[in-house]
Amino acid sequence: MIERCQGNIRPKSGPRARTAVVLAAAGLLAVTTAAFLPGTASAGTTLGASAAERGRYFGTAVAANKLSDNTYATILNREFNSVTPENEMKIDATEPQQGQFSYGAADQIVNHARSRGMQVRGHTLAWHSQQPGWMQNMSGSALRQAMLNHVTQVATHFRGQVVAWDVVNEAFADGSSGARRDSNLQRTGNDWIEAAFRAARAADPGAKLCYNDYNTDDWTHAKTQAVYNLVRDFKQRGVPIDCVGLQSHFNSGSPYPGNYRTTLSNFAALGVDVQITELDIEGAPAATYRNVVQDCLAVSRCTGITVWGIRDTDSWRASQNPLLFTGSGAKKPAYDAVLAALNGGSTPPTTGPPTPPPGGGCTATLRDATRWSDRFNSEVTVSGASNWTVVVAVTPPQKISSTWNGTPSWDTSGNVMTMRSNGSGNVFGFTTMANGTWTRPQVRSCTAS
Ligand code: 9MR
Repeated sequence: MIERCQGNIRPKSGPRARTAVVLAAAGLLAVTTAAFLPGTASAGTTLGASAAERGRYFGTAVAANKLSDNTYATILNREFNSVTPENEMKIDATEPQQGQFSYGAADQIVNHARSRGMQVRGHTLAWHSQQPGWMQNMSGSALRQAMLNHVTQVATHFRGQVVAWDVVNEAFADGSSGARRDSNLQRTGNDWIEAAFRAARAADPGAKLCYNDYNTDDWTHAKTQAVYNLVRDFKQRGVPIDCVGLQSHFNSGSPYPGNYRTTLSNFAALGVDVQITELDIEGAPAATYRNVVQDCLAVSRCTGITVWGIRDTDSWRASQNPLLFTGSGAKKPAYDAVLAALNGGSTPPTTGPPTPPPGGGCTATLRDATRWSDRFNSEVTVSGASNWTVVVAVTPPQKISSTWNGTPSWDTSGNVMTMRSNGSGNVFGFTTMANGTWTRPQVRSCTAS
């Protein structure tokens, strides 16, 4: 697999900013040195700089026609170190007529970003939506060929400029089926996704190649499992894939799930980077934004977060006020919570109570322990309660074969274990027989009693 730095991330001005040291030697030589102040306690003061200090990027979707808006551009240039063109790299924008490519608006964003040291995420090469009319009317091998040509041409045009591509977007159906979404691309054959990834790799071997989707945040959802199985299959068969994008559009119908961190870490455990690619949260609750950032920071292969727009008025869901800046460009409480979380502080959000941990009353954190050829141990640390009940689930055909430091009981499937404290402390453990499946067990809830 091609490893590539998440690129071009450099801290901007702020308390840890570069210090210009001008040395004059013999009255002739002047050297300007950029240095970080060692041991400076103060943290970064912008999203991008603070994310960079944690080895990550913080990005936003950008619309080319807003770059001339002074408020918009000022916030963009100050706060972010990654951009994703919101619509300008989509198929209808880049190949409006078959074989006639149009890159003006996308190039404008790429140039704006790269000239200021920001990286670019490419979005998106193959998608059932926002297809130009000519493509909507195609099918079969002609469509497959046209899709592959599109991937090749566009990825070639931006070669070396795009750090990561959403090669394929939203290819799975919603609901409980776990099936592929029906589309003209899907009807060209089930292998259309891997064909697109292979074409992208050939065209730009240096770009990270991502699969990107929404409603793939809750680990228990069929769609999440379906994407997980696709990525696992690709890794096993050597189909080029480097990252998974979780769009993470959260709202009352599709809320931030308590097992989000589990989802991030389970994808990462497949050997891919995980990126939060289109984050917005209805009402922008500071506590939820903070949780998302902390979840990403807790997973080393969660390499960055992109919010889907700058000001609430820039959002595709403007009426939900889901972003970090008001329509007039002021920082919202969610902004403060994100910045504090990036800076590693536990500063509570400035409005609203913190979201209680899932299950209420305590927090249970699972870590991988010893692994053998046929089984593995997990350890769960409980905080916030001394009498607790933790529910853990394993993925069939896995089976829990032994436990310690708690009193277990089981549901009828045998896959869900309820562990109660038995006076042995706040860490319990268990052994899982893998039976060929190495998915990490999930903590479903932690309840104080
Ligand atoms: O934010 C984008 C909006 O301006 C477009 O009208 C819309 C058209 O499909 O696409 C929006 O972005 C979508 C992204 O490309 C893919 N995931 C869902 C996003 C929100 O709809």
